[in-house]
Amino acid sequence: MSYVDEIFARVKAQNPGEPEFHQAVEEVLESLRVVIERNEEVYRREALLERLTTPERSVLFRVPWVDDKGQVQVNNAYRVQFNGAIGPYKGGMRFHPSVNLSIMKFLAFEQTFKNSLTGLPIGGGKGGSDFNPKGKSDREVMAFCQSLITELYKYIGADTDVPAGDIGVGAREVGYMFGQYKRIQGVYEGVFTGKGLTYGGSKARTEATGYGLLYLTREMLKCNGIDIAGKTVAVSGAGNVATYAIQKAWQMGAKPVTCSDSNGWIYDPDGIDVDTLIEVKQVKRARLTEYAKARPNSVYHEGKGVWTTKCDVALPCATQNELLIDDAKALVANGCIAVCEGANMPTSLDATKYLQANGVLFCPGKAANAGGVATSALEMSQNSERLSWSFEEVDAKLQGIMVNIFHSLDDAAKEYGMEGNYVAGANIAGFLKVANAMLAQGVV
Ligand code: NDP
Ligand code: 2IT
Repeated sequence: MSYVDEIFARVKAQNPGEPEFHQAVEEVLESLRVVIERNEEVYRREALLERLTTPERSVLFRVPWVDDKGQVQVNNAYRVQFNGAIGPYKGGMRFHPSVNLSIMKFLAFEQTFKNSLTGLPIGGGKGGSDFNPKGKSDREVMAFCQSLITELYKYIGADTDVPAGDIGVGAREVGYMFGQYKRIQGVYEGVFTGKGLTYGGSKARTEATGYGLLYLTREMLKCNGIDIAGKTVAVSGAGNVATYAIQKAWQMGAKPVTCSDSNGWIYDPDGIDVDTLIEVKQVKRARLTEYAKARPNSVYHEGKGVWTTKCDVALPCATQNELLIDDAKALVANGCIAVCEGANMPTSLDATKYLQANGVLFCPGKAANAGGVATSALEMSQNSERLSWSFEEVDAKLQGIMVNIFHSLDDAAKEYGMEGNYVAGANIAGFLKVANAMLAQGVV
């Protein structure tokens, strides 16, 4: 059995009942096959793949807190510190009822390669809880965040592990977690990113993932002789990533026509109105049915269906496994030319293969959505030097990083004889840096 097949079998046997983690590992190992085979003896002797697919540390703990009625609630929380070869662990915190160890491990594993691709010194980690912020009062969210940090503070720090936002975690939650960390430790340090602008947050971090997604998409299209201006774009999600992807798509002269949340989706023939979207989802924390009320030309559909929309470019920006094989078939049938993942692993493996086989340009999330964590690393730099940079300065750096990421995927794919396969390119380019750092640091 080849080393890659052996490791995949081992991962499945040692991590039973963790389908998302298996999926992420399979995608990466599959495209690393050619790289591993070139250097198999060394990698085997050093047990490099065993180490690469096993978290350095996983912390699991309970979070007890008191709700507004005086009832004690208990949630499960996690922080998976997957790989610290190239820098302190870095990655978001997700608050969503679906959160479990499999999802945390897949996200932390992906984060390792994504962070490597940014070219910045950050290792891979991820955390979160099955706490559902929906329908909770600010006081309840604060009580939960404070209790979570009362345990997690032992494992994080500006030079050890720096969490940030993800699904269900935005500026409000980061603020509460940062405040409690500072209170317990008595240290004012850049232990979180995505902080408010008055207490160490970086300008453009809020917009960075969505903007970065469009900077990379534009570059990928350009290198394939296509202009993004005038293109129709289908976006899923209505949160942080989707909102700023939609805003930047407009700024590039494209037309974003859809968005979605966990209940349903919107088609707006006039293009999605960013101000209305922000008012509905960020200010009122309401459902997309409110968007349809404010924009009478738009149509609200209950349930799933964004990918049935005729579009040139599809940007899945909600969650994992939201673009499945039938969605891929619908996109191809409707003439879609490019799919770039704003979310982490939104496309299933068979859907990815179908899109690639049908000539759709496909950029995986670990490259396409890396602008968020890259800007988080810029926030860490600003915190370390106790300065803050202008929006324009951060945004210019973000653009440079996204263009570089695209070219590193493109070059890696070409070097290994898989031109145009950006999935393979991302995995190879992300892997080589981490693998070389691990080998250089010995058996740790
Ligand atoms: P938000 O919580 O801001 O928004 C998530 C959006 O996706 C919401 O509209 C939500 O619907 C919808 N959604 C979430 N889960 C589901 C589900 N199970 N089924 C259907 N819809 C769902 O999160 P973000 O925008 O920050 O994150 C979106 C994706 O991007 C995630 O995959 C995340 O890991 C990834 N990402 C985020 C980065 C960041 O900087 N924030 C950086 C890189 C990647 P509803 O409104 O109903 O909750
Ligand atoms: O998936 C991700 O890259 C994020 N949620 C952002 C992580 C970060 O540390 O900014």
